[in-house]
Amino acid sequence: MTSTSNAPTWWDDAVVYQIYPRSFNDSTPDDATADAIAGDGVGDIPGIVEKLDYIADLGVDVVWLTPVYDSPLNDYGYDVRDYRSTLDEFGTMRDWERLRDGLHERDVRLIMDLVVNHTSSEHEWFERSRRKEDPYIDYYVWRESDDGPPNNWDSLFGGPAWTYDEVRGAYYLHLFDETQPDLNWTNPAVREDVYEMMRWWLDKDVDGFRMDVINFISKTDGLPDGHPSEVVTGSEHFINGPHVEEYLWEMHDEVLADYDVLTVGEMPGISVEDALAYAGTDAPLDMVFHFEHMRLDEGEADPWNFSDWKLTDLKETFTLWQEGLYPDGWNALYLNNHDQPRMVSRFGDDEAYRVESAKLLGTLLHTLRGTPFVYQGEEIGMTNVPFESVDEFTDVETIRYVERMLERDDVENFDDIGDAVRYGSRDNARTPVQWNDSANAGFTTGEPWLTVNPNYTEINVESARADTDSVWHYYRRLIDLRHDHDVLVSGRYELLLPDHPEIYAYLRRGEEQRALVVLNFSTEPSRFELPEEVSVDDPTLLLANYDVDAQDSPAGVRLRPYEARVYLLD
Ligand code: ISL
Repeated sequence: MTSTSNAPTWWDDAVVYQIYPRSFNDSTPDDATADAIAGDGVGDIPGIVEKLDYIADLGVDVVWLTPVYDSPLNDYGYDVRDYRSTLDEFGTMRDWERLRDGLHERDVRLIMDLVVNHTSSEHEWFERSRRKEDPYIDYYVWRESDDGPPNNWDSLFGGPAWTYDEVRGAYYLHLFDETQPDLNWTNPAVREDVYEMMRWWLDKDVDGFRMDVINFISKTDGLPDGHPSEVVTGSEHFINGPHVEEYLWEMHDEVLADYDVLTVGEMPGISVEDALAYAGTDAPLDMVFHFEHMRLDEGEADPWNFSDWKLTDLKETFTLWQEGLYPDGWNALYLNNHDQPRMVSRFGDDEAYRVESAKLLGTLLHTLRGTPFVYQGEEIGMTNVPFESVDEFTDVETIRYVERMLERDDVENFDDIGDAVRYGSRDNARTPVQWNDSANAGFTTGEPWLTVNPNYTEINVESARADTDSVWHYYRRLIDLRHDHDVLVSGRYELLLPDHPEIYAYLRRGEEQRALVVLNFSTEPSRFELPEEVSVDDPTLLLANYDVDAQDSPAGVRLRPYEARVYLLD
């Protein structure tokens, strides 16, 4: 039974590892079961199977697999053509079963991506809906209009959210790419089909779902025009729409309640109050991804207009969510994923202090209250990519943005926007995992589908595992720490020194113990003084990313650049 209460669950102290299969590992051609897809330059499911021991060695408890379903790949799998089969170039359903079994044998659970706000325009439902075939006529959001799009809504990937379909002679809604038509959730038959598909996967022993933009599924009745001042026009009518909670409860009652699974909703644009309604004590889901810390360096009017972020804002954001979801909610913690730049390039220092800052960020991720989600490559401190030309980008969101900007009079060529695109593109997260220093970082024996970051000769799994001071070994310790110390799982978060510009410090207060986390987010040394009211009885250093003198008292410390320490205080 999925949890609607605060009762203990199997994922309380779990760490989730996110795999983006296209970029994880391409199987090697001598693997007899995977001939057709091995060495084709695209990561695949047999390639993940080859790395099962790697995943288990890291110590994670759950794998979240981003979409492996049949898809024309306009949005690399977030455009699903068939929910019940795997994409040929990723492997067969039999390969997927080997992956599931291999994970389960190693006590690692598997959660799948559920992409049901929209399908691909090549999905059979859409093909039949555009031909007005029963029962699919109303499976999507169609509107007839003689004078342009039915309302002024924008797509999140830019341009209007409506496209005219010649076959049906009507416009259809797509909040993302035009090849990703939105399903019509007001139609009970759509919802029943989705639930049936979910049961089909759960009956295959899937351990849960990450639900793609699940708070977008309900739109304001009548689809009214949006306020033009919103960053994405219309978003107030399709984010957290009127029936989201009702549909999620229905999904809970009809599907989730029968299985002991983990559900995490991806929910851009939610507040703490929304999160409690969707995933609080008496709520249909278990946890949600919010985006507030991902917005700290984005422009108000144009998200791609990046600026420096401030540590005080980062602290304020995390504190709002840590306090707001205590005790009735639970955070899904992440600093990067397949849609975001690499965390060490964004929130750390990917040059002089790459290792130190990757460890510091990992410390933050694993010592907050919630479930940490580690994105592939994060555990070795992979960085953003020095893309050289516009042709190297493959991500639909990036390409659409570049196209739009190049149409503007004030943008002459790619160089005018190159820095922003290189910093913010989702492709930064999608370059192949760097396994070793051989050709193509050991990712493929063929031609990789996306640039390999040239720093792979230095940053790779093999060298990280050989070096006990590496980010990889530190992550292993962080994961163990959560398993071993309940205070880091359930203790209440309490921010210290809210206004300190360089140091992020907080307590976790458990029933019997307290932990102290001190992080210097700076390339310069900084002095940390524990506020007087915080008592230190018998401190134990649990983990640090520099050598620390055992006699050092956590009460007053000179922290080195990007130094991170975790203490038990009692
Ligand atoms: O990626 C983003 C910012 O760079 C977001 O706008 C993103 O599109 C949003 O978070 C929703 O993401 C999810 O749904 C998209 C898909 O492209 C993303 O990969 C997925 O994580 C549409 O399915």
